[in-house]
Amino acid sequence: MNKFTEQEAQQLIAGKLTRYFGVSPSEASREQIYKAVVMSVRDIMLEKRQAFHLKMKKAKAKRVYYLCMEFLMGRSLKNSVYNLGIGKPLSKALKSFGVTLEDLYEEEPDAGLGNGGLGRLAACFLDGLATQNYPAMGFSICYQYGLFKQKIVDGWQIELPDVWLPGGEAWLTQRTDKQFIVRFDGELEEKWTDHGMETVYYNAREVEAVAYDMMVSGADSEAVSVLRLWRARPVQKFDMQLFSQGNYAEVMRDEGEAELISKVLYPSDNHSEGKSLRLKQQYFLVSASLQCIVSDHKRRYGSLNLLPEMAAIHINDTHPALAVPELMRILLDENYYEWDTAWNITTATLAYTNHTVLAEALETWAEDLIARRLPRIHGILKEINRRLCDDLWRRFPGDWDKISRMSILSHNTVRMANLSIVGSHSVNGVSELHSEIIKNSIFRDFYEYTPEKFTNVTNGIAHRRWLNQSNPELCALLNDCIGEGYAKDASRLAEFAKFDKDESVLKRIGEIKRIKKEQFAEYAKKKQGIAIDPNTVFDVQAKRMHEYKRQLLNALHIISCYNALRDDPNLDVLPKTYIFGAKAAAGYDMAKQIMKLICFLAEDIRRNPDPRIREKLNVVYMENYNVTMSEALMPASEISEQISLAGKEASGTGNMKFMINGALTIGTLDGANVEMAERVGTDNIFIFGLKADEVDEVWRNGYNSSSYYNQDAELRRIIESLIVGFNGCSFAEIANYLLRKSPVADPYMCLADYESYTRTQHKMSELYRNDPTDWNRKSLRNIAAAGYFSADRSVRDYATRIWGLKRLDK
Ligand code: 26Q
Repeated sequence: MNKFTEQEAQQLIAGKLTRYFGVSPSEASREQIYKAVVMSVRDIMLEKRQAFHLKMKKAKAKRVYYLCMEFLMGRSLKNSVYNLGIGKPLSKALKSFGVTLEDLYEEEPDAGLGNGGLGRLAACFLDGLATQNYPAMGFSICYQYGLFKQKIVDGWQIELPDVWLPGGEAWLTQRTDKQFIVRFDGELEEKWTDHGMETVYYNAREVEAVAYDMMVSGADSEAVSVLRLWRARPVQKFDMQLFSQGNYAEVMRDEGEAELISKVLYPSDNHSEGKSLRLKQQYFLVSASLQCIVSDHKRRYGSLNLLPEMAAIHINDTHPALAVPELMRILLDENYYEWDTAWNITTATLAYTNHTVLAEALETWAEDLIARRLPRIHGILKEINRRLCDDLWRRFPGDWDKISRMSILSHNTVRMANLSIVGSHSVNGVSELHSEIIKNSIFRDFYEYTPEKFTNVTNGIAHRRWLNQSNPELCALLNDCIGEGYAKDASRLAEFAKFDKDESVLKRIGEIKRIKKEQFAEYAKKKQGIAIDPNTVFDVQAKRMHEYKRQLLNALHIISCYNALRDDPNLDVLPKTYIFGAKAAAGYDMAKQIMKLICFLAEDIRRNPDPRIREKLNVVYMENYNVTMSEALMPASEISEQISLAGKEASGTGNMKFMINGALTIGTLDGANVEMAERVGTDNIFIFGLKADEVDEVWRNGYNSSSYYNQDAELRRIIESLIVGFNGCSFAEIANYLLRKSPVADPYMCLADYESYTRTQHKMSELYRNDPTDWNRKSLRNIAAAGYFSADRSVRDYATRIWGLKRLDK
């Protein structure tokens, strides 16, 4: 049963209500109906998955296993209903129960098992893979608490625990048949056995990994991707000896320690901290997943000789890089392969994607920590490193500096990127620019060593989620103009470009944007009690709060607009609402300061006694930005802020979500913005600022903020305003930060790009006021050019260039 009729849906749901809650549909609460519906949808997916699984087995199809510490899934019900094509019968069935499908969607908590871009990309890939019938599984951790809930009190971020499981559990199927033991600590001994010299590992602390599966159905396809989430629990054998000796506390402590591993997601984004618990999480994910993959493979094929032919295992950023030594451990210790054979199997199976060039995000671990927590893995790492250095010595004799830079172990640190590159057959960046940068800078030595490993796959988004499901109004127009084919083949959005002279289509684009703005204004009112005027232009920056993303640059421009209006409240300017949505890592002070500035600036404007100012300038900081909010926000946005310092944003994916909903981008030539500009044409995107190579040059010659300050009266006035402050609070510290000199100068050079940014902002305002039809035309061209940035295309690129994966329908 892949689908159901209205009557079947009714029966199915009523059955669940009786069996699980002992209520009839008329007695059931909304929450109970929600759960009954989820169970019914899950049943359909389980059956669909089973059928696909059978097909996979028969075809002996190669599979991809995507290892990632984060999967930012958001809500599942709407997506599943859309992808399974069961919206109509389900809506009708629910009518008789007195609820709407929309009501039920609101019952679902976001599965926020990720920080931002990297985690959301993983979630988008599961959708793209299933829709195109690729055999795929994701592996991650079943965090009891996902990314914190954000409250903002007096401009300051407060982090609250994200309790998602009571409502989110309904999507998880516990797999009691999939349990593995993961070992930490303990000691090693070398012993002679029947297999020769063997390493015996004893006195280890054991933790059990239990699988919980979440399914992602493809859209109008046969496949279902499975996301397997591991939960940690103490091994069932209770230490009776300790217990009977009265050491209750010790017994209980061991139990708690095991569960701690899957307790909470680390909330830092693009920043690595060497915490022991994080290391345990990473190894826990890697070990459980590889044991699972290997045991499945052996059940099917007997030995591991064919692993690279049948399995592609992806290391998503360096977080699961311990997959390299762990796969080696399984091959050597548990399957008695010789080192060279084991190494060939490992490197042919693994592939690695880099997601950032920021130095603080490049993962390293203290070697003694790894030696203590993972003694066997440490032994294998030393051997990998020894052989690597031997080979490097042969290739680059005498070049000690190079060899030392490329080694995996050095000065009590383990370099996870070096490990990932050496242990994989493929290394890629996530946009063309980023892939070039890694070859020329951070991984240059490795590019010279093994150039054939390096490639690019530009990121993409689940366009069905951000276009079809979030913006049905725009889809109605698209369907009228080009039919519905773009849902499964996003490249067909290009056909929309033909309508760029059709006045009635351009007009409808404007009307649809207006409707989405009204809907978002209502959402903001309901969520946060904030008034937003849909007659103003919505200029949006929604992404993690980070210095390199330069929310501060945006704030500087707003301050300048505010100053102009304070000077002359009658100024004839385009009325705008600047909307921000961003969480900051809990310990990231500068990010929190910038957040506070924006909130205080917003409040200052709101409290300005002059309504002429308030009507023309509004700043809104949306609390707790998450996937669900972004689904409401993207379609309502007119201006998309993608203003990172060129060279720092690996790709960006929010940029693509705005674009496909017809927002016009103001952005630097960074990450995927470069490819967006190439595709949409430079007339239809607003590019400003230094280019990546210019950034390097300015920085090399010594970035001097005061030269910009001295030349620009407007900038001086902004800095002055920061010092005077907003809403009774001075932001002199930020003023200082912007003006600091080398060697502590602002690494993201806000002032260097300010003039160009503000000029471009004005250019956009002029266009919006003087030629709204042309604005809509540019909007149309953005929608038409966004097809390339679908996750469907992205995973196809991975499948052909990296994984050697075939669609099961071909
Ligand atoms: C590492 C070690 C310890 C604790 C945390 C971390 C950690 C966690 C998350 C390090 C980095 C991240 C996330 C990085 C990330 O989201 N990168 C983004 O990836 C997107 C998808 O490729 C890109 O579009 C963005 O440009 C990139 O910033």
